[in-house]
Amino acid sequence: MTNHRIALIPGDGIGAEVLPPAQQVLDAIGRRHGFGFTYTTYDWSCERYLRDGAMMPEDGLDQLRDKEAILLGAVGYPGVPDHVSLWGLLIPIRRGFRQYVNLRPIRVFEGIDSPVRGAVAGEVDFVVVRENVEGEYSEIGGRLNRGFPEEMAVQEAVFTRAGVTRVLDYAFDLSARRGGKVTSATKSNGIVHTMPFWDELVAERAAAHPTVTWDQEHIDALAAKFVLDPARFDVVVGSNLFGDILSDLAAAVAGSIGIAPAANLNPEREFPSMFEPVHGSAPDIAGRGIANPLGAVWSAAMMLDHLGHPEAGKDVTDAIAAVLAKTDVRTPDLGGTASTAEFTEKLLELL
Ligand code: GGG
Repeated sequence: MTNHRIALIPGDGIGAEVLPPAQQVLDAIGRRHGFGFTYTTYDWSCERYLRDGAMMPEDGLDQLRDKEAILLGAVGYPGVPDHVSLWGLLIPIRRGFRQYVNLRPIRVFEGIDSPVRGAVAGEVDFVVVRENVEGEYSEIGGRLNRGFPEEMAVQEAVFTRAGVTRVLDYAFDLSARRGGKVTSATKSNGIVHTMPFWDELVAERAAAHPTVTWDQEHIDALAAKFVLDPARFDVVVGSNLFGDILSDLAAAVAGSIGIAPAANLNPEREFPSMFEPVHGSAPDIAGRGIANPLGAVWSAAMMLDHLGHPEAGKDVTDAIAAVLAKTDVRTPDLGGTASTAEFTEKLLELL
């Protein structure tokens, strides 16, 4: 029997509450489809940072290198600046393992009450492709004259031809498979160097994918259209920052950020890819046992696809659809009163 080697990094806050449900679902679906998992759990987190001065050990990436995939919960906790936790754990893994595509599917499930009028089940089903290793997430820059009136901060964004081209090609290829359209997020009217470059590369890659239709929208107008007409989108591609903001917005439009999954992909499979719910560590509800496990479970379904088990992945997303459509068991973020454990139990019954 195949036993997939999986790294589990629960991280902070509700990360530790949503990974066990994902693991329960993986074990159940593995039993049904005839494969299993060998998990190695890492305590890399803000708690570790406060104890040892680092989110993960210096040889952290080496410890993960022989794993087939990484399942991560959440990072960030009060007492540790957010940029310290992000740059101490998530970003080194994304960069060190060339996970340059961050895939974030958005779907309105039947049984979900979206706060948005046009967000109807069966009609809203699209994917945000976020560039994941460069762009505005850059450590290039600095602070000068700290504490003086002339104090200043400078932050550079980095867009390389190779980096933008590869993520655009991924988005165009994905759209070709879906038979849809690519929408590129830009802001080339205000950002005069990097965004016109991005637009030029989009036009170039579009010419290389003549069967795929495409358009581009300024990020401000695009954000409005996500809310006013979310059914119009198929594949939306954006830079690191734009993709992050758009996918959180889209997840809220689809009913709750608690449901949204993400796959940090190394498409060439030279290194492990990482799967994580879009939501953060949610310190406001951590420890209360009420976190929505669906974002982590859906991320695990994306991991199953990546490991070569698309039927098993579909069984999991079908169970998510069923628990929302056929039952009224829901965690508080979806308007219910169920605990994480009760929601998971119902999901497992329907798997
Ligand atoms: N579930 C992963 C997590 O904790 N995300 C929090 C976060 O702030 N992520 C920023 C990013 O994805 O760049």
